[in-house]
Amino acid sequence: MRIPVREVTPGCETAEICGFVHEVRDLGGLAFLLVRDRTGIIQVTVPKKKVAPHIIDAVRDVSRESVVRVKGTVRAIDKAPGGREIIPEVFEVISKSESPLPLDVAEKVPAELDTRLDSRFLDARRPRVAAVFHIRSAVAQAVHEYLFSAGFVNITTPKIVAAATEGGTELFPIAYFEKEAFLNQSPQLYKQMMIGAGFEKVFEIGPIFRAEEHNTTKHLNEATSIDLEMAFADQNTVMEILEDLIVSVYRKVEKDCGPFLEAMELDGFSVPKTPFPRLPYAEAIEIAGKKTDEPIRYGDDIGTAAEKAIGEEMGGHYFIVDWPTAIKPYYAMPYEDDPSICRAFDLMHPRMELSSGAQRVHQYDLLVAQIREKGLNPESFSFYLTPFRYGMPPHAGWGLGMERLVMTMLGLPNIREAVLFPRDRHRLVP
Ligand code: AMO
Repeated sequence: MRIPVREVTPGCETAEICGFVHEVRDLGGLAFLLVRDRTGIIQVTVPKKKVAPHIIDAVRDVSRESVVRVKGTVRAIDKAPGGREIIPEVFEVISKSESPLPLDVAEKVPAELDTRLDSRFLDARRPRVAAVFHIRSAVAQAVHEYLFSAGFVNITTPKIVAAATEGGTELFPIAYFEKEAFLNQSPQLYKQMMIGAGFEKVFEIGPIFRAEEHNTTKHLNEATSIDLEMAFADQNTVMEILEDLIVSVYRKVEKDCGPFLEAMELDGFSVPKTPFPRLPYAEAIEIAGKKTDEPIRYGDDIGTAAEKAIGEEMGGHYFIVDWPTAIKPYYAMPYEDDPSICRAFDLMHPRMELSSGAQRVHQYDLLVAQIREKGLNPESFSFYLTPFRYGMPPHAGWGLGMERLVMTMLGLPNIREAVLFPRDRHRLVP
């Protein structure tokens, strides 16, 4: 029976393993193979005097990255990875790899990100790369665990929709029989409708589609959003949930992903300290104005240079709160005493925005007025607006970018590193 490579210890007598040929070295009287499965690497040592000739021939001929089965005796040896090796009695090539390889899995030859993404199946065989996706899986698990234990209900909302969510632009049109349709930018309208349906606490982890033309290291055209919506809550309640969730995700990764963090050779991994500071928008742009050459005025959005300057000043995760109503979406609730600012927030990592959210407008008339104010037509939102006429609890929520969370947690230079098969301005295959 095959066992994972990690379970072959110096104490085992015999073992059978299967995996990819990581490296082959023929030193005349002795040949070495390194065989890799998803749990680790093991050395297969072939002393030519002691091993059957057909095994020697097979080992000599095997190409790198072929899939092999090896069965033999285990010996303790200091110099080999994991302090053990297998002397084969059975050596079978299950699936031969062609050579040359489009990408060097052993990472002796460096490769550009584009080349890596073109051959992602090979790139992801690299332990350092695979580790990112094992950690991303743990992040998803931690989010589910946290939200389920806090009483949130997992929902799934449509990705093919008839109307824009965030304000008309940046939509991918698709052919939907005789109708015009789009890929959804955000589950925003649907998660709010489920508050109208009385679900009180909902979340979804799903794809969002943004037809953004620009090609940056932090934007994707298909991203994954962790979305939450909660009834009878204001922005402060959901901000607390968000920071608590972030910390519990980091803790889970720290606790469960040690070998993957090691494989990535990270400089440092630390759980962020809470509470995250709450920085009012007005103060944030003041910092940006002092620290950058780019002019920034009250009412401007916070661009990349400003984000960087404020991030340097803050040094860790922080919230920007109390945004001007004019630059946040129509669904953000204005303050009663000063409607020019609203109950919206962004969660920031020093490198970039991770999440945005708000307490929402739950009053039908105000919502219609705010939709009009943004130059949008309330009629195209009637499916969304109708629930607001039949009893809508006050509510708040946020959307958190999964890729940005993983990217900032692991210090990845490019968001594409946090996606198996990224979709960007130029990339539609694989
Ligand atoms: P927003 O548009 O700010 O808010 O998106 C929320 C979070 O999703 C991530 N994100 C992206 N990640 C990668 N590439 C993109 N193109 C991209 N666009 C967004 C970011 C961002 O902070 N409906 C609101 C959320 C809410 O209020 O509940 C919304 O979509 O991490």
